[in-house]
Amino acid sequence: MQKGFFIRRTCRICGSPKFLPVLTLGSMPPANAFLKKADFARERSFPLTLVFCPRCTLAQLREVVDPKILFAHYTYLTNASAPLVAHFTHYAKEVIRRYPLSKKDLVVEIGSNDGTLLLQFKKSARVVGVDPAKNVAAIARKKGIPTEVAFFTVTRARRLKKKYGSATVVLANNVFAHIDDIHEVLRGVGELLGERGVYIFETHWVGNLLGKGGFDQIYHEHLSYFSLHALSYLAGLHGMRVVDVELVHMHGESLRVYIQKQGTPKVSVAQFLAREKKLGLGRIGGYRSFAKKVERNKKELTTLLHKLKTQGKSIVGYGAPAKGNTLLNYIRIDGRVLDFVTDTTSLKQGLFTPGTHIPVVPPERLYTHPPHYALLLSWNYASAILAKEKKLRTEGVKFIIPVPKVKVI
Ligand code: JHZ
Repeated sequence: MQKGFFIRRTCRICGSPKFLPVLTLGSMPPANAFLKKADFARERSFPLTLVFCPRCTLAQLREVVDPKILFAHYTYLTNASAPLVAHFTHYAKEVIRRYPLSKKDLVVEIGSNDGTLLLQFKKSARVVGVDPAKNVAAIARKKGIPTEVAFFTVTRARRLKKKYGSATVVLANNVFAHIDDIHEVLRGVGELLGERGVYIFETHWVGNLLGKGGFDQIYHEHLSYFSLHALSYLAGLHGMRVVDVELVHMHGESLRVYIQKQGTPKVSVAQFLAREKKLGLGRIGGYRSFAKKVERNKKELTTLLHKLKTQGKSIVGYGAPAKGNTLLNYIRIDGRVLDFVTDTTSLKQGLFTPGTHIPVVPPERLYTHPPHYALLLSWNYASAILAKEKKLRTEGVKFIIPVPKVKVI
């Protein structure tokens, strides 16, 4: 790996050397690389290009940034977003309902972050997290969640099995799309899972990306943009199968996928595959129209922000999600447009947004310095945020939803 990234020449799932270009977003810093002023001059950027494999239908990034650069120190904390905590609480209940657990059972989470999800399993089973970010693993351990600071590999899976025994449930949320060698992950999961065990993960659904056009979900951490079609093919290569699937309303729309070594797929799987076929997710046409939607979105948002600034309106960013940094860098929105960006994550506050260098401040700043407009970068939580900020809105602050369609509320 040179200069912190390499270019993939073959498909991550099927190994085909043929890629079709979809979208080039230019050169961008990693989306979670919030930084101090002193580090502006040393900031690194990497190209960001989405391509499509016509053979197995996986949409993926051409560039693979060194995972140590992206994940060794992480600023994203699950428990900073109340709707996500609620989502994980329901999620754990649902898993326990389907797979009753006892203290003999082991639940392992890959990419366990601050331990928010595993905490929900702690009363029912033994739990272990695996996460490469030392700073975030330390937060999980403080909550009593044993967490190994590591990337998940076959060697790690063998070590975990030796230490704790086979796993009944392996979880991985918003992490499978982040790993270049997904074959290694599935081999590791295969080693760790008991014969009747289940691998359950959530990952953003490419059908949502194409249908709605929320292009800001594209950033270096997200190497793969999965359809169930591509995931089923991948599981099959490892002697496993998708036994169930649900579409969950998180990050737009995500797939919750259940994979097992044995077991009969529920009817939901065939139904979802048929839905994807109907949507044309396996054909390049949908990706080309998505690229056009992105251009339109960029034009609309640029025009609106330009108009508001010419009218002398003040605008701030609401939320500093990773995706917000794709948006800000691609549309070129910097400190001349946004006075500041608020965020509930303590680790982001006091730092500046990658590439655009806008200060990230605690949410209370909105109340002491109310703007005319708040650009809702965390649009995926729009309903919860709009309800929470009812008072601000009645006082006249307008919210701009930037993607997938520009709306002022
Ligand atoms: P949120 C993360 O992306 C990172 P991000 C990761 N790469 C991934 O794969 C995706 O999730 C799926 C703040 N906030 O969850 C907290 C407020 O300030 O949309 C967060 O910083 N006020 C693993 O970062 C951010 O917004 C609020 O009221 O795009 C939301 O980040 C709420 C609700 C959130 O994911």
